[in-house]
Amino acid sequence: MCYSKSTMCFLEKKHAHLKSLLHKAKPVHLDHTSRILILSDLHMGNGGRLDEFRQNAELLKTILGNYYLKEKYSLVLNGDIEELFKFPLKSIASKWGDFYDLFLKFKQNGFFWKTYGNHDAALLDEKEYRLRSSLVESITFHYGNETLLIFHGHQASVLLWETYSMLSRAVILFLRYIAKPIGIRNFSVAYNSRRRFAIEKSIYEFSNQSKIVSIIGHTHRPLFESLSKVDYLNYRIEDLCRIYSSTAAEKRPEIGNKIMALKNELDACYKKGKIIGLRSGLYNNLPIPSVFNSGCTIGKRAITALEIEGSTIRLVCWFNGKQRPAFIDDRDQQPMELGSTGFSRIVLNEDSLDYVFTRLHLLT
Ligand SMILES: [Mn+2]
Repeated sequence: MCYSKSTMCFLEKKHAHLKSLLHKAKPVHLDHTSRILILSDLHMGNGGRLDEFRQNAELLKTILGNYYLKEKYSLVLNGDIEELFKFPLKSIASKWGDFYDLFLKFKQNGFFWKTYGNHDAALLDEKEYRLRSSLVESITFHYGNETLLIFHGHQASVLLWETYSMLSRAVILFLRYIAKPIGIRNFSVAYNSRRRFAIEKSIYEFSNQSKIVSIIGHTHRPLFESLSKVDYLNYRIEDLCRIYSSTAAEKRPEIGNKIMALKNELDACYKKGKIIGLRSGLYNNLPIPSVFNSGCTIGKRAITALEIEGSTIRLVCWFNGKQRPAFIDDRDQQPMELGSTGFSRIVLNEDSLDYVFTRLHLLT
């Protein structure tokens, strides 16, 4: 694992940092009435051309105001909410101030917490920041005797410039004033699949060792029970092939069609290659469901999010229009339209937390 003395030292430090997130976390106790929405990576800007949040702002405002607030959800924003690498906080707050009001309303439903990521860690220096009292580095959800740790995820990066403690004011100013004008865009998704994989793997190992579930953002790649979309499709296809062979002849065509549809979806993932990240298999053999990732809020016409409702955890996708989202599902999940807003929600995956923790304890 360790290539040199200095690397080893850094890996040890990184592991210690992840452990410290567990100890200094803001504790929240879950019960059967809990409803929590977890979103990450909004990357809010100034509303201009380089603002990646702009395209889904209306979608987010609608689902927060017309759905989650009314349905009594509490809210966690899990890092990289403001894009401070590109924009000064003042310009973000003046453009998107209404969202700050909306976020704060979630306190009525229980709580509103906001962790910081690498792109908004500089908020710690902002005395006048309106959401300051909600800002923490990590949160723990206590589910019976079990623990879920919520943090942005950049803390697991092996690259120094990605970890907040190393980001000097000078680097931020470089990114904002030099890199932006020369056209470096999309910092927010500047991850190749190798780096993403390294971050996920390190959080996976830490979670398994600590026997906890981690909920992260940062890489913009949704994970459910440690599985990426490619992993999930592979497993579902294997499952269905098994079911096919033990199914009565007249029901086989239906399963055959599902297998074909999933296979086409998998082929499409491979064609997109690097964008999705082909590296899969965080585990050696049996996947341990210890890492979840909410994905991001600035996807193309779509927002992915995690919901916890009582003992259920879900990965959902909200999208604009009647078209199916990129993520297909073969278990007959139907999109639900939110009133006549034109926005719909589909459940991409869901499971019980009891199952998740049972599997975690049996397999680690
Ligand atoms: Mn990040």
